[in-house]
Amino acid sequence: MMSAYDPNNIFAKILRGEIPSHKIYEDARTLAFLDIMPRSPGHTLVVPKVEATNLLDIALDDLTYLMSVVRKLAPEIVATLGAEGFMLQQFNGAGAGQTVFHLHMHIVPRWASLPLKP
Ligand code: DGP
Repeated sequence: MMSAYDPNNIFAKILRGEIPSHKIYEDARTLAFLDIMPRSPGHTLVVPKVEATNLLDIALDDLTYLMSVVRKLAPEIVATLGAEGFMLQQFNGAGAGQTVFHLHMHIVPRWASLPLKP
């Protein structure tokens, strides 16, 4: 689970601007962009700019900052889309379902009447 950081992972390429993304927020320490396989409308990924494979691989200060951005963006996304709430998801390790090995938080807007996509 604690494999070395691969600087060629897809989110590292997005952070370097080597592949495009639909950005919704950026600051000196984080980037947020839409997920290409959304589980609901507005499904957003928030990534730290520091190299970190997962939750166990990031300094607490950077994690705290990342979560502060998640907490700022989530209600803004909910309000913009008229969602009824939001779900956070975050996977650690291939066995847990992680497919991109740069730490990311999923913000998934939710509506009671709209089933989640897989
Ligand atoms: P996971 O590692 O299981 O948390 O899932 C990674 C997520 O990243 C998945 O929901 C799809 C998304 N994703 C994968 N490749 C790209 C990409 O090139 N661009 C964007 N915007 N999202 C991606």
